[in-house]
Amino acid sequence: MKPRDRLRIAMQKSGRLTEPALELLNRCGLSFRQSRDKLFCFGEGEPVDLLLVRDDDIPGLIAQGVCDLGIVGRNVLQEYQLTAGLEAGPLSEWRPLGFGRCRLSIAVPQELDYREPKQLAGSRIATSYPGLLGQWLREHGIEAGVVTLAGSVEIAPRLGTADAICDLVQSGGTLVANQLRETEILLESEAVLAGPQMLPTDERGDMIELLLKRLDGVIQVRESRLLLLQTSRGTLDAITRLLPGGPQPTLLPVAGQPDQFMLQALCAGEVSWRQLEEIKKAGAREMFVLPVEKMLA
Ligand code: PRT
Ligand code: ZN
Repeated sequence: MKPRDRLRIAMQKSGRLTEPALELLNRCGLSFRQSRDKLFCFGEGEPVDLLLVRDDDIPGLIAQGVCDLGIVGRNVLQEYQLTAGLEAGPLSEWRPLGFGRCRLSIAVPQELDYREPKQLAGSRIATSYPGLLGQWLREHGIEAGVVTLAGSVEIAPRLGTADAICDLVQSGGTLVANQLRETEILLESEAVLAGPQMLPTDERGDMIELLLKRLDGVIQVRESRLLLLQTSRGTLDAITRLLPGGPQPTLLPVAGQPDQFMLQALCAGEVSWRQLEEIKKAGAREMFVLPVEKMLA
């Protein structure tokens, strides 16, 4: 394989993960020129290019070294690792990315009186995830038939080709529409940054490290809020106790009012109305909750 001096990231060409993945990369300071065939996007600024492909191809492209990193569902990554042959290099989940959340679950017809996994023994289960399902069945000591389907798994029980299914669930709407009931969760999934287990030792490795640092900043910031409020010396302790988790707050004196402070606190998550109301009751005034734009620790 010819060495490359530019980093190549694989992501889904068109699907659920496309838009949030692009937005995340943009937030990390990466922008791309849209090419005409839309398969390859040249990166402007940083030496990072994009390859737009079907999500199922992403782990293989990384394992073969065609791409250095990929943004893909944990479900696809783990299925690949369980089913790809020995020639596939081991892959790592470098970061969970917080979007594309769903779960891989077993669902049975609503009318079935399901109580425990053992009841699945001897049944036929339709799935697009034979690797993950097979692993779960082995772990539970269940012998069942695995019917591998590329899509439309949810209609298999009605067609009589399977007794149960194992598929991705998000809202649960698809299951309800097909008179199915979720009974076991095999995997909690979300989009992840996937890569080889070892960083490349050339400039691409440095670029990956830089990207990971920016990514951590972006992910942390996405969940962070800056809380600003005014307080007097007497109520300071009570207010500090109510602050949602995060580092110690900063206090700034208010000009001309020796007893008054402006308090500034970085909160590690959403600050709810209820929390604000409690903090106000404890004596805070002039409260603001601000989103954080960028952060570099
Ligand atoms: O063309 P390509 O192969 O790239 O696309 P694809 O059709 O295989 O993938 P896509 O875009 O459907 O999903 C990409 C990834 O998004 C998946 O691998 C998951 O990691 C993640 N994801 C998150 C989901 C869902 N939520 C989801 N709800 N993938 C699929 N679904 C389907 C599910 O299969 C079922 O049919 O949506 C239905 C269930 O949704 P609810 O809301 O009715 O429960
Ligand atoms: Zn796919």
